[in-house]
Amino acid sequence: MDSLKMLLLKESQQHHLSLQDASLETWHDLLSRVVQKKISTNRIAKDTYATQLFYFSMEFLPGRFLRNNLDHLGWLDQAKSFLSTYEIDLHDVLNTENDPALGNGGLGRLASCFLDSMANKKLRGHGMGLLYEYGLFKQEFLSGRQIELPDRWKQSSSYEWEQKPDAEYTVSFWGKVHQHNNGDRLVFEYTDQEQVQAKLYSIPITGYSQEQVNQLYLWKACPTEIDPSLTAEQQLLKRKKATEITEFLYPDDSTSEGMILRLKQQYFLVSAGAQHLFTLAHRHGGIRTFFNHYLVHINDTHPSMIIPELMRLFMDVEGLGWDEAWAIVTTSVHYTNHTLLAEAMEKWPIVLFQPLLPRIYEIIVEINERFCRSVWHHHSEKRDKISDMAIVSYGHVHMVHLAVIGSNKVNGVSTLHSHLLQTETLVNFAQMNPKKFTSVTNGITHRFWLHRVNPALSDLINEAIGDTWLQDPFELIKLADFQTSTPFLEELSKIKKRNKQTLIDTTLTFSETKVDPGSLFDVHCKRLHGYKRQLLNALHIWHLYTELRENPDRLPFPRTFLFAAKAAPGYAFAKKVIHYIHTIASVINKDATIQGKLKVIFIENYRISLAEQLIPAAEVSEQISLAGKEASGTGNMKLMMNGALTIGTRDGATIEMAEHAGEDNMFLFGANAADTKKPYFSKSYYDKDIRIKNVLQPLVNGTFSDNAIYSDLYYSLIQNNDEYRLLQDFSSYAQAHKQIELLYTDQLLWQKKSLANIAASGYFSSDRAIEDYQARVWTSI
Ligand code: 26W
Repeated sequence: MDSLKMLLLKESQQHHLSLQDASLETWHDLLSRVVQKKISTNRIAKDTYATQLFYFSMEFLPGRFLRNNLDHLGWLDQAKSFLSTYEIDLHDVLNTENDPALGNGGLGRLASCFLDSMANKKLRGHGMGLLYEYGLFKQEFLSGRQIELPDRWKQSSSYEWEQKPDAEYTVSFWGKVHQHNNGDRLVFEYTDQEQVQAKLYSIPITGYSQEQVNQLYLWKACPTEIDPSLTAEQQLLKRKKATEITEFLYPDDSTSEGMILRLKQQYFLVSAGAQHLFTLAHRHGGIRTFFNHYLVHINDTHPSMIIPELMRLFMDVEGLGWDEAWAIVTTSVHYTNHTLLAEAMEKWPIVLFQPLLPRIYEIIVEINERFCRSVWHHHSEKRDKISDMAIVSYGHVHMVHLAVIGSNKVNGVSTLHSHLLQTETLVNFAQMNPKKFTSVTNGITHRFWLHRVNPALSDLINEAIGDTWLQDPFELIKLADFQTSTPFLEELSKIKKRNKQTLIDTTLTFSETKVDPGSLFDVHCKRLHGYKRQLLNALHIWHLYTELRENPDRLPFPRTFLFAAKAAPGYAFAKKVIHYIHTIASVINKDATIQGKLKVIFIENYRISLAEQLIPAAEVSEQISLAGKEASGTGNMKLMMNGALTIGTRDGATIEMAEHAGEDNMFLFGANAADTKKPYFSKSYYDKDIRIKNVLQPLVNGTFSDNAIYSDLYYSLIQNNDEYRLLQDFSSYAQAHKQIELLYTDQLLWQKKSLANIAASGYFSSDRAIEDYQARVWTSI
């Protein structure tokens, strides 16, 4: 077998490259090509009838590929030493790779963690998504404000997305549907449609074993063949209309045009994906048998049009009757809900939906009618709820209802979230069909989020308990035996210190603010949203600052608060919070009277490669959402696995983290989900707690600027009664921070609790989550 060195030399000769003066990018190119060739030769012909899963998702966040693949091929050391003979640091080469900007947050990263676990568990599970030209956006700060720039991630990505030339499909929008009888069969014809071409690209997803190489399949929208009758201008328009479908993730949907583009994206993904599945079906024994061997999973409602699209293909193209088609679809499709927020429950105005997707709309209306009829006949107790459960009602198409009605299993992503789904949001469906509903608590791949991002900790664990935890994360529990070993705890502390220093030397070098590596690193990294309450954290920091101004000795050691978050471009409140945090940071960071006891830094452009640096350096993890709002959280798990102690509410999976690690190894505070149902009047908290008054007054009294730039934040908390109940939890949050400060002075005890968290984190591996999906949802795989 050729060594990596031989392969690199061969490849460089073929491309006439001189390694002596190769740039970092050229090295990346070369290594990527060799790795990709190796992976493709490793692919083993598989029994094509073995069950396969297709995980449909608008988002994937795989992170950089080269490092992962070198690791999986066992080539990391060889690569390091070969490159060092040319005085090249492998790290620098790996850092030239852009993060694939194909996702936004937890939903997308979860999809990628699941792909990793499926490959490692030798399951045939593939991702199905869109190859966005720009992805979300690149975040920059200008005078403390978020600026959104196009993320041209593909331009400097030398990782090759392999085009599958035999997989191209046409996806059609608008037009008219004509149906006529042809003997015993209805035949559908369409006129005046707008058509785009879907081209398939893929990238291999490997596991350590190399026995199972799965694929991340991504579709790109292109114009159909050139029509010579069109003018140059019409050609251009046709091209634009096609390519814009896969230009950006979540384009602004505040206008009708924006909503149409979102709908086009969603239908484009599922239509291309479903057509491809039918091609595979025909290749492997026909559609009836094939569907016994594969599963479709929809990641939130965005791909839920796969349900009517599969019905269309079965009936209109393959000639099956409704009942047979419906039976196949509702056996094969499963749906995960990822949020209870009303704003994220997708519904589309019929006036937009029907003309854009006329046949899909017809099928949805038929699904809806049959559903409503069956409720009327078989669930008379729910007759008065029919219009609340309908797919088509109140002038809209309700995608959550479509997903629930058309799926075999429906799950939430933490125990609390699944409970709230079944008892509140989807209560009528759950009462009618309790067996359809289940719960699978999210997980993260520990191979990436521990072994890869925190190699020193991974080595320490290997020395202590061996390396079997890489394939069996529950083994991490053996670390609990070391809670009384002072040398082990000291080693743990040293690793954290080194990770903090690395963060300072790499990521924080951009900042004018000097950060003390001995300070306590408190990290709040996640999408910026009202319910995640970054503002609560910021208000508390301001409170701490006012205390320190009175008495710098109030803190025996310095604290550093780190934020990283993107705000949705149209979300004015979230953007204002970013600005506020920058403003308090600039006041606090340069105030000499507090003797450097407090620093606040907002790190730009949160993304996977930044999370890789930030999370191993964190000592405190902020998980402070209003209870009942965070479906699960996965950042909470990543930070726990890296030894950070959680300050958190009893929300999402944080509740389960506390069950596993023990409540006394965390700092839980605030109202629980049931409390948040009780009446609330924010002004009463303002009136009775002087600390609250003192932190809110500066928002409106000119402390930061003469014009009232933060009055909207103030009004949201007082006049608008504080939707996310920050003021209700302020006091207990401040109390929890005091406990953190107390504990941090006892370093050995702190490390002991940190270790307890790491040891208990095995449950939160996506390997366990995938096993739960196998047992509760994908029972045939
Ligand atoms: C713009 C439409 C839209 C609406 C919702 C786009 C994306 C969403 C997602 C559902 C948001 C999301 O990422 N949800 C997160 O999913 C994670 C994985 O299950 C959970 O851990 C988080 O709690 C949840 O917020």
